[in-house]
Amino acid sequence: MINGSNLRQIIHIDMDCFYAAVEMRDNPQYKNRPLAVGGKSKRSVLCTANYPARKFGVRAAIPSTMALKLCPELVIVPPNFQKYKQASEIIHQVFLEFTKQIQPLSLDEAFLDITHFSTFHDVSPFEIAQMIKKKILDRTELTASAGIANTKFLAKIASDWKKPNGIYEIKIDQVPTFLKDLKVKKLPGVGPVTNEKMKNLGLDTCLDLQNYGQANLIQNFGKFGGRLYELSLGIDHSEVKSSRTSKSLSIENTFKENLNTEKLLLEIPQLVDDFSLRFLRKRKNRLPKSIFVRIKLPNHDKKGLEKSVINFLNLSEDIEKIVKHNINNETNLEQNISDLSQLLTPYFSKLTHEIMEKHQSEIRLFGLGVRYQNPELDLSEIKNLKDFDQLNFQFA
Ligand code: DCP
Ligand code: MG
Repeated sequence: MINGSNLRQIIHIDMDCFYAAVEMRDNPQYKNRPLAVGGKSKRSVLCTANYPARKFGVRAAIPSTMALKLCPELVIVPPNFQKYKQASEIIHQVFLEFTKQIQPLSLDEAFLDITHFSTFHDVSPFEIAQMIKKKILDRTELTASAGIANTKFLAKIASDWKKPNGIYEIKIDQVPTFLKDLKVKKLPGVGPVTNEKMKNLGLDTCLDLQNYGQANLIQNFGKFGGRLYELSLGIDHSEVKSSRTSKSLSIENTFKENLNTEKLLLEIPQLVDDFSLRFLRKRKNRLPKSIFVRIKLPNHDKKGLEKSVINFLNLSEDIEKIVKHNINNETNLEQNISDLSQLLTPYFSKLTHEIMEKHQSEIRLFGLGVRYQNPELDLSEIKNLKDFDQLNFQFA
């Protein structure tokens, strides 16, 4: 296998039980007892749980009531996003000491392309991962786990292998052996539905995918089948994209059951809140051009492939308000999330209504997000909103 990605060195860093770790750091009385972060009301779900709580089956996204049944002594504390954001910024500063090519995936997780640092300073990727972890620990008192590989998807899988507080490296000559037994459900894009379909075809590991062959995979999974074949061989050309180069920011959610319009619309405010948080903390120097919603309809054609539908709306007058939220970002994040969410929810709901009316189907996956303007535009260069007006943006 010879391709450009053979030369890359990528580290994926993921903090250990991040929100819970911050709470344990700041409240040492929680340290050795089962702890979760989330709401306590009947309808709340958990954001995460520490490792002692995980032994009871307590984990992110389960209802708090269920968690207390699994582990009656569980302590549940409410989230404190300001603190998590602060820790996240310190971590990001550490990353910048090694590379500019950083692609954050969330507050606690990022890809780093450390190829240049490694070559220039003649240090191994493993040593770099050790240095990063040490700096993070020294400055935040929090532990991280690292995965190292020549591709993003393998680095991400690897960071999970030695959790918590571990490093796992997949060297280039170990890739074929690693893939042989790797479960298909670990591959990016393989969710429960695709996994089920694969099981029915007898496909359990990457080796099974390799043997099944590219043509069969494309026949059964369309274009995605081609990508699956490449991934099963360890081929992934995607680069570590820093926020200045990516064109959009979005979140998506695959629902356990297919949802009709009514149920979907009930989910939207929470999803817009989640999106607003990501938007405000990640890309404060980028201007959105349009917003979109994306849905996946289940079992669209004879082969059982899903159809993906996207609906766009160009932002015009309200973009100024979004910029204000962006600039105010530092002062009160929670208030900004709520304001931005209120501003955006009607747009996202309208787009969703339109799309659901047209397609008259239940949906399996729902995503929403923004597309950005010219990647080089930087909000920090805009002194006030009058300057902003004078910039001649093209809102079609
Ligand atoms: N999070 C959330 N809701 C989820 C998943 C995660 O609010 N359904 C938040 C809380 C987590 C943080 O994001 O602390 C990071 O998510 P991770 O998936 O990395 O989980 P953790 O860091 O908590 O645990 P791990 O040690 O497995 O990485
Ligand atoms: Mg984590």
